[in-house]
Amino acid sequence: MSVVARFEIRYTQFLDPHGKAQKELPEFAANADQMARMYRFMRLTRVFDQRCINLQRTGQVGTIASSRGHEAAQIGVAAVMQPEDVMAPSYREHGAAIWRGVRMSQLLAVWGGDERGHNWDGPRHDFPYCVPIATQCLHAAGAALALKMRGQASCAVAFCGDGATSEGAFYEALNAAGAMQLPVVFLVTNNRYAISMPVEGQTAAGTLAQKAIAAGIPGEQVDGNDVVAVRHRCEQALRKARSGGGPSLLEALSYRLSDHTTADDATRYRPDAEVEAARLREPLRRARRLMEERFGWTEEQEQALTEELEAEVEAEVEAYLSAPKPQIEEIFEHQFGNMPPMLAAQREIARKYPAPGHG
Ligand SMILES: Cc1ncc(C[n+]2csc(CCOP(=O)(O)OP(=O)(O)O)c2C)c(N)n1
Repeated sequence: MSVVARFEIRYTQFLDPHGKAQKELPEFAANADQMARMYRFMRLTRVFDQRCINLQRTGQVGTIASSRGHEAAQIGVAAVMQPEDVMAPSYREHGAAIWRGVRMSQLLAVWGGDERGHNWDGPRHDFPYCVPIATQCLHAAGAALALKMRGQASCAVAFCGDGATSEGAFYEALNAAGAMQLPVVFLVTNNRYAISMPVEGQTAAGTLAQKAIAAGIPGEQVDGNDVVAVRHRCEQALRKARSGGGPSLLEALSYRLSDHTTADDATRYRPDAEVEAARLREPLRRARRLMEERFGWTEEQEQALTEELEAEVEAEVEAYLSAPKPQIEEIFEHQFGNMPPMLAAQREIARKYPAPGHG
């Protein structure tokens, strides 16, 4: 027998779990403004996230999928996306969405069951949050095909989780992207669990990155808690996609520092010691250490930032809570160009029986 194919999966990390640089950092990491902006959005994502959970616990939003622990994997990518690029998120990309201009009050509306939230202030071509696992990968591949056909030098970015890589839609999207050399980047955040199912229970593959190889796409791993590594490798992948170099897949190794959603209790399936160990590797500590070491970030600046972000989040919460409730007939809208008579009749019935507090 002879060997007809070989592959290797590379891994990139710049900051160790304590935030110490392991090797020379890429050029952007020397730019104080850029790093401060990224750090600010990572912190904002965390503050918003905690406030969302409090709102859920007090019955003011429905269910919330937390992004705690995913901040570097989201901001590292968002920071190198251009407005013309297309984002296809899952349901956990609050940080990336906020970076792209979505208002926190709009995200709260989405989680509060008000679809008007998806009519958001981010780029109009971005996709809404996607709950059916992995289908957003197909949407991203489709958008990338459109970009390619139009000759636009932009790319699509699909965000998905480790669980999504066990879905048919994921493999179909990768296959199409490879076969047509589409300008799309798949960012797989491996947070170790698909609800209660650990990665080892879903796949015998040693890495998720290698799933790309079968589709003829380069796949690699990055430390998903290291915002410098995520940004650096994503920058290369996005540039390549925009300039006709084809698709890429990045597996960002991270950990979900929260329950799957507010409807979950992760203590039932995750050992405390594992969660504690993950806390020591989390992304914000590292980014803060980098800010302290490279740019003299002080405790006073940290305090001031916290106060500023809390006020910003509070204003958005207020905007969400004081927004007029949707009218009952709005659930019938935006489904058909011409509403079928049966639906129109149902709308009439609904108008007669408005839900309490809904007009
Ligand atoms: C097609 C489909 N199957 C099942 C579900 C139920 N479900 C919701 S979240 C989830 C796990 C997803 O895990 P992963 O892709 O790792 O993303 P994470 O939530 O960890 O970010 C499942 C199975 C769904 N939403 N869609």
